[in-house]
Amino acid sequence: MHIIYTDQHKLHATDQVEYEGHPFVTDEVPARIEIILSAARAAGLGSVSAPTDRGLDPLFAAHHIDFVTFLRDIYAESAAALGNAAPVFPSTFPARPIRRRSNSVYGRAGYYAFGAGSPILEGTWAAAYWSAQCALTAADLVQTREPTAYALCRPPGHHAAADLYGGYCYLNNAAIAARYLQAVSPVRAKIAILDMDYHHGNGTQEIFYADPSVLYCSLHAHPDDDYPYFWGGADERGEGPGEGYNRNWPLPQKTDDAHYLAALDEALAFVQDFAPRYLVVSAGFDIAVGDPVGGFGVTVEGMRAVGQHIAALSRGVPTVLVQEGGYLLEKLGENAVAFLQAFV
Ligand code: Q9C
Ligand code: ZN
Repeated sequence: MHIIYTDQHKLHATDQVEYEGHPFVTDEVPARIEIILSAARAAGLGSVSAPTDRGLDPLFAAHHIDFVTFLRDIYAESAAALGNAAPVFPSTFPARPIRRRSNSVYGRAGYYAFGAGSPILEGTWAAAYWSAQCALTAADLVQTREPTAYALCRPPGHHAAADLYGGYCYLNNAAIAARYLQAVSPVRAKIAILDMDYHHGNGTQEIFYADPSVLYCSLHAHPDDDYPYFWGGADERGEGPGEGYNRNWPLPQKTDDAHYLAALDEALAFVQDFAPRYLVVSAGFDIAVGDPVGGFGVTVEGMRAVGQHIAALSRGVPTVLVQEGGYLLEKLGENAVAFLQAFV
């Protein structure tokens, strides 16, 4: 299996940011990806290579141009406006329809964010850009010849919508990969996105909500229990021509191996019926028991079975694995390898 990785993610140095004297982000830290990388290497899962640069154009297939421009420029604009460089942490959001958009740095940051947990640091744009390039390079590999490729993306992406960031996500790597696979296909290829992260992938859902060519299936914590709270109900099934092509499995807290796998098999049956040309998996390991941001009880053996069930379906369906969440650093390597082994 090809593993696509770049150390550019370290520029999103969330572990070095303090806010009023406290570490601001303690979960989505650079160590996550380094731990997974070394565990994957030690287990001999495949060759590691760097992404190639496909530029900005593939990003615009999933995101608005003004949003991408904002992400690229806001740190420097903030530094110029304030007279000193500092992370951008918006805390005011247009939670209801608004009458005007603000030109201020914090007005613009708040406009494009749906929550306060995702600071924009000096290196956030570079990291997010290269994270998306990892997904694109993995997509190209499965498009040309490989059955599976694994994009070791950081920052993650599935909470980012066409013009919204949040939940540690800035650019939606899975959505960018899906749109790229369609763009390079002679006929508009049907893509299934299977999202196994503990959190609902609200950004991915919204990007494809009216689109029947991309099936989005997500298993996640029930929105009455956990983040992102305002999306992820079983009744969210798509709209217009996309009606029926969005499927959610909101699951209770402490969901164990057996119950997770039962729901996964239902989702996989939907994917199979859809008969996609490509499969994109939003691979979040925060379903693991003990994850500090999660609330499920999936064991290492459960994680192995999750990989096996997805891999069984994906034989014959070229598959891009896109890294999303997973925060239990002590077990992250073991969980990742257990999942990935089925795809080798
Ligand atoms: N104390 C992903 O797994 N939680 N994002 C905020 C923190 C945000 C998770 C509360 C969770 C976002 C990609
Ligand atoms: Zn998550």
